[in-house]
Amino acid sequence: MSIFKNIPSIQFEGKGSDNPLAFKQYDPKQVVLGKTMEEHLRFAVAYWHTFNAIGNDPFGSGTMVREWDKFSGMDRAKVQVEANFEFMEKLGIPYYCFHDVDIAPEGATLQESNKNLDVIVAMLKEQMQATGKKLLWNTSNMFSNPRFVHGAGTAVNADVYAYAGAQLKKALEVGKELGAENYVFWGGREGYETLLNTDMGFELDNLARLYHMAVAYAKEIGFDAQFLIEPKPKEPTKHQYDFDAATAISFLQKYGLKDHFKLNLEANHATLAGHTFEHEIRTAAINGMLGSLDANQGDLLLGWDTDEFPTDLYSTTLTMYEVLKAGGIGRGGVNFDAKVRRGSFEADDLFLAHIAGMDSFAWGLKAAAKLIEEGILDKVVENRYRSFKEGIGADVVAGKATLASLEQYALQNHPIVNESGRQERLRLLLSEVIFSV
Ligand code: XUL
Ligand code: CO
Repeated sequence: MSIFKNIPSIQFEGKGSDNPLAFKQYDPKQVVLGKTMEEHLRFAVAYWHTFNAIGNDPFGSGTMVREWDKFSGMDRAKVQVEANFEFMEKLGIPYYCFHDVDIAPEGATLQESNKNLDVIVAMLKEQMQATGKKLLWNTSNMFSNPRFVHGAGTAVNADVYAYAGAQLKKALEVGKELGAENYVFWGGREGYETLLNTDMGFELDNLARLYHMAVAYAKEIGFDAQFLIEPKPKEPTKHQYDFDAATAISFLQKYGLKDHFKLNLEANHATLAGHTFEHEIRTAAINGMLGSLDANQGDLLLGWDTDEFPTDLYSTTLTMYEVLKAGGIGRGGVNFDAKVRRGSFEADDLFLAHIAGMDSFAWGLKAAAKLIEEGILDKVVENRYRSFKEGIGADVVAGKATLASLEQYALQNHPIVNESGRQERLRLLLSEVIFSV
């Protein structure tokens, strides 16, 4: 059964092409800095936005026109499995990601939910074997169901905490069954609305306890996925505990979890935290914590998580620059945690949006590779810190300096001469590189 009947398989046609259903930049087999684009980028489809989002907002109901709308319950879930693999195949996307509730409807009881999951997981496994498509990561949705109103791993009610543990256990088993390369923990409602009724320290201790249980259970069943925390500063709660990369790293360090986790960083979460995406990636990278990316972008005029497809070339270039400088994305990938706008309700918009994201990332990869090959920013940075290569600066780096030796130097060294950072020149250079590739 074909679900996207009118959509051909998407090919690379290059810059001259005016075919909207073709890649102009993303040429999967093109080698960039020793690896193919496909190997660098490891694109993934987000099941929830692509197959479950209906285009509703607080002011209106769904707008999306989808083949699977003719079905409901498990029948609908089965058609969505077919849709997922046809979609990945046609776009040449190797990976996908899902929450448990995205792939199979929740039942009235935990037993029923698990039974539904088993049926769909078996179908997914069969399709994966037939197509060679892989699971970049799975996760458990412990935030949508009303039982999680006050959190899951930070719940105030031990019965809810226990349910979350059971749901997580099943999700780890699903990940193992499907050979997931990563497992993501996004703290959906792990945060608070007001400190007036919240024991923050206790909630964080409990969250760490749940993560320790997850590490132990994964080990027990031989699930060797890389565990990832996905930081976000707010939404749905006013204050999310995994606020940003730095906060998540300090949490993992405090609770002895740092060796078991890395980070899944998301562009729109970074901007909500008041950071650029490249800041978050750099923060993770310098701490050895870069795991995977949720690729999207926000809207500067809107203060919430709009999850738009990434098309800002400055951002994709600087993102890929950070990734390349960090030595690549490893077992992670570039997951399009992005949804088409409410007005983009036709089925081909799903393809056009992914093409836009993939071409924008391929473009960014090429520009980043040029920045690196020509050492454009490396030269600037190296030159800026050159005073630490010799004399008193070299003493500081070697750990030989003391406050007394710094004083002795400073007393006889005047005047101090500083140099410009040349930021505006660098912004223009960046533009020149982006539009030259
Ligand atoms: C929410 C978000 C999630 C996670 C997975 O903002 O990004 O979809 O990626 O739970
Ligand atoms: Co995300």
